Amino acid sequence: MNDLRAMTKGKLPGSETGIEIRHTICDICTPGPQCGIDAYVKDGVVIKVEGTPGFPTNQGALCTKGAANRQYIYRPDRIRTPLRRVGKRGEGRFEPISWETAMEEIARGLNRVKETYGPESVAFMTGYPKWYRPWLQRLAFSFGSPNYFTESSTCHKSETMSWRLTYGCEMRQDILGMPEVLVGWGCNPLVSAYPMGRSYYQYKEQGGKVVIIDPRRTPTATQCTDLFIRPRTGTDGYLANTVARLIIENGWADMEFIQAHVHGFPAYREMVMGYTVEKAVEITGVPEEEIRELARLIGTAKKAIVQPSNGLSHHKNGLSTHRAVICLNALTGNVNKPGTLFPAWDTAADMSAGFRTYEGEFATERFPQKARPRVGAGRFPLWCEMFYEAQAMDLLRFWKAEESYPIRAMYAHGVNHRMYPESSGLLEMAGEMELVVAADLFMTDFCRHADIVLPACSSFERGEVKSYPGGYINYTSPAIAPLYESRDDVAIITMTANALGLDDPLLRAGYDISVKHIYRDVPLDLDEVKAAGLPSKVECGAGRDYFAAPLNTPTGKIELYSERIAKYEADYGLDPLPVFSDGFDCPPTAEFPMSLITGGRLTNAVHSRLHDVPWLRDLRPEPAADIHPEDARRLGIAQGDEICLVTRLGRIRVKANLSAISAPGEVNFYHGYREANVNEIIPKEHLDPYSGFPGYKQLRCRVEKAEVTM
Ligand SMILES: Nc1nc2c(c(=O)[nH]1)N[C@H]1C(S)=C(S)[C@@H](COP(=O)(O)OP(=O)(O)OC[C@H]3O[C@@H](n4cnc5c(=O)[nH]c(N)nc54)[C@H](O)[C@@H]3O)O[C@H]1N2
Ligand SMILES: Nc1nc2c(c(=O)[nH]1)N[C@H]1C(S)=C(S)[C@@H](COP(=O)(O)OP(=O)(O)OC[C@H]3O[C@@H](n4cnc5c(=O)[nH]c(N)nc54)[C@H](O)[C@@H]3O)O[C@H]1N2
Ligand code: SF4
Ligand SMILES: [Mo]
Repeated sequence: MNDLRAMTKGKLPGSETGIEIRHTICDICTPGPQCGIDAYVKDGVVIKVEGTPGFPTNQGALCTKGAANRQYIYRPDRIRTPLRRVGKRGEGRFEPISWETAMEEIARGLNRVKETYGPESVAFMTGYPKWYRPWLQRLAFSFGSPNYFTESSTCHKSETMSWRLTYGCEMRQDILGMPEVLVGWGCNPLVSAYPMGRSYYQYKEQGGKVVIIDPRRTPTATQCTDLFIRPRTGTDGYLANTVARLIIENGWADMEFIQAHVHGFPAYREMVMGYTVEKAVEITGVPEEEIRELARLIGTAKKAIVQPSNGLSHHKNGLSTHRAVICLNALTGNVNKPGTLFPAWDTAADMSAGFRTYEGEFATERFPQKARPRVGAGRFPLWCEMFYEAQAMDLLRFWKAEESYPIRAMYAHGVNHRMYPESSGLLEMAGEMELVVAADLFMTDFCRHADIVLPACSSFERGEVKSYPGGYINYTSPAIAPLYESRDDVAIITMTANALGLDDPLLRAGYDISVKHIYRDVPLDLDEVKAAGLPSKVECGAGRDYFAAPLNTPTGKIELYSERIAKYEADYGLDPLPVFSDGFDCPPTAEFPMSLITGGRLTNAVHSRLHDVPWLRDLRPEPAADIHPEDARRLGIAQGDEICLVTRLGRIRVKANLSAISAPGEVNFYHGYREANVNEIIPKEHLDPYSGFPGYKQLRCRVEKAEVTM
C-alpha cells in the first residue's frame, strides 16, 4: 500500500506544468478488472491516462480499451443536459430541460402509472454498467415494483445459479495456491479478463499444465496452453459427462470425498455411464485420445481446477452444461484445499474481495413481498427463486401475454436494446409505454425512444467505492467535474427517490451515507480511504473453511443431483442431473448447415459501447464475421467480401474475415453493432429453460455471398 503511493508520487509532474495526476478507475469493462487509472488533468481536462502502478488488478498496465479512455469519455455524442422528447419516439428530437423539471415529470409519470396499474407496471432496468445497481434495485423495491431487470439476465448469473445449485455458493479458484492442472473450459481471459489471463501465464511459468476447451482457436488457446481441445459449440455437456465416466471407470474418483460431502453420486454415476467415448467423438468432434487425456489430467492431478466461463452459459443447454463441467471438481475431490476451489465472498459490486459487506441487504431488504409475481416468475421459477430480479429475457413475451398484467413505464439506466434477442422488440415496447426514462452517457438508439433522457457521467467524473481480491478497498474522488450538466447515476437515483417522495430515508440520503452503511463492518475509516485515493488493505483473516457448516443446498452437501431443480422436474421438465441435450434453435437442415457463435469478445470492443471510439474502431473498422478458409473457398468467398449471415429469422450483412479462429462449419460474429446487429436474427424464444439465458452461441445458420448493391 505505502509502496503504491510512493511509486505514484514519484511520477507527479510538478506544479509548474499545471498538470495534476488524479487517481480514478476504468469502468469500460466491469466488474472483473476495474483497472486503476492515473488521469493527467490540466485545466479540468484529462490529457493523458496511464495505469496506476501497483494497483491490485492491473498492476500499472492498461489494455487497448482502457488506453482509449479519453476518446471514450469525450465522445461527441455525450448527452449534455436532461432532455424532453418533442418529436415522435425514435425520431431523436428533444429539448433541453432542467434537472428539476425532469425530476418533476418523472415522478408525476411514474406515480401515475403506479396509481393506475399498480407499482409492478413500472420496469426498472439496467444494462451492463454495474456500479449503481444496489441503488437502482432498492429504488425499484421501495417504489413497490419487483420488476428490476439487469443485463445479468444474460450475463454470469446463470453461472451463479449453477454454482449455488451444486455447491451452495459460488466457488472461485484459490488465488494463492497453485493447481497442477488448470482447465479453462470456454475461457479466453487473454481477451475477456486480463488479470485472469496473467494468472494463466503464471501457472505455466511455475510448471502447471493449462488446458483450454473452446470451439474457437482463441489467443488464449494458442498462446498459453499445453492442450487445446476443440469441441463443436454446445456439445461440452456430452464431453464433461464422458470425462466423468472415464474418471470413475479408471478409479480416479475421490470416493472418500464423495462419501463425506456429495449428494446424489449413485444417480450421477448411473447417468454418466450412459455416455460413451465413441458417441462423444461423434457429437463433439474431439478425437478419442484428447478425451482420454483430458480425463487423465483431471483425474490424476493431486490438485486440479476445472474452471468454466460465461461462454458455456450462452446456450439453450447452458446451465446443465455448466453443471456437468463443475461436477468434475467434486468428483475428484478438488475442493477446499490449496490450489483448488474455495467459496467466493459476495463482498460488493460483484467482487469477491475476502471480506463481507451489507450490499446485498441494502439492495434487497425493501423487496415488495406482496407484489404481483415478477416477469419471468411463471416461466423461469428457478431464476426467480434464486435472485431478487426479474428475468429480462421474458419481458418481451410477458408484455404481450394475456395472462399477465401490463408493463406501462420503463425507468432505465445504461440500457442498450441490442443486448436483447429480436432487439427491435424492446424499442417497439418502449414505443407503447406511458413513460420511458433513459439515463446514459451517450445518445443511443434506446435513448431516442425515451420521453426523458438524462445525462449520466463516467467513472472519471464520479466518486465510487470498489473492492478487489486480496482484501482491497478503494474509494475514488472525481478526477474531473461531471461534463456538461451530467450527474452520476446514484445521484440521479437519489434525486428520483426524493422526487417520488419514497419512504426510504437511507436511499434518499445519497451515496456517501449509504456506502458507510454498507461497509459499516470494514475496520477502516472510509473518509481516510477516500482521502488516500488509492486502494487500502482490509485485514481479512484466513480464508473460509467451506465445510465448516452445512452447505447452502437442500441436503447441506454438494449436489450432483440437485434437489432444488427436482422441485421443477414434473411441471417444467427440468432435470436434476446435468444431462446433455441438444442446444440448437432448430434441427439441422440443408438450408442452415452451419453453426453461428456470437459474442466471443474482441480486444477492441465491449459490447456496443466502444464501436464509436475511433482509436478502437480503427483496429477492426467493419463488422466482420470469422469464417474458416475452407468454408470460404467452398462458398466462393474472399477476404473482405460482403457476406450475409442468415438464420431462420433473417439476415445481416457483414464483411468476411477468413480466419482459422473459426472451425470449419462454424462462423463467429461479434455483437453490439448498429449497422449489423446479430441479435435481430436470434430468436427471442431461443432460451435456456433453467436460467432464461439466450442461446447466443449456438444457432443454425448459413453464409451467403451478398449481392452487390449499387
Ligand atoms: N449476441 C450476443 N449478445 C450478447 C452477448 C453475446 O455474447 N452475444 N453478451 C451478453 C452479455 S454477457 C452482456 S454483459 C450484454 C451487455 O450488453 P449491454 O448492456 O447492451 O452492454 P453495452 O453495450 O455496454 O450497453 C450498456 C449501455 O450503458 C451505457 N453506459 C455505460 N456506462 C454507463 C454509466 O456509468 N451509466 C449509465 N447510466 N450508462 C452507462 C452505455 O453507453 C450503453 O448504452 O450483452 C449480451 N448480449
Ligand atoms: N474485450 C472484452 N472483454 C470483455 C467483454 C467485452 O465485450 N470485450 N465483455 C465482458 C463480459 S460482459 C463478459 S460476460 C465476459 C465474458 O467473458 P468469457 O466468459 O470469457 O466469455 P466469452 O468471451 O463470451 O466466451 C469465452 C469463450 O467461450 C467460448 N465458447 C462459446 N461457446 C462455447 C461452447 O459451447 N463450449 C466451449 N467450451 N466454449 C465456448 C467462446 O468461443 C469464447 O472464446 O467478458 C468480459 N470482458
Ligand atoms: S477496459 Fe481494459 S483498462 Fe479498462 S477495466 Fe477493462 S481491462 Fe482494465
Ligand atoms: Mo456479460
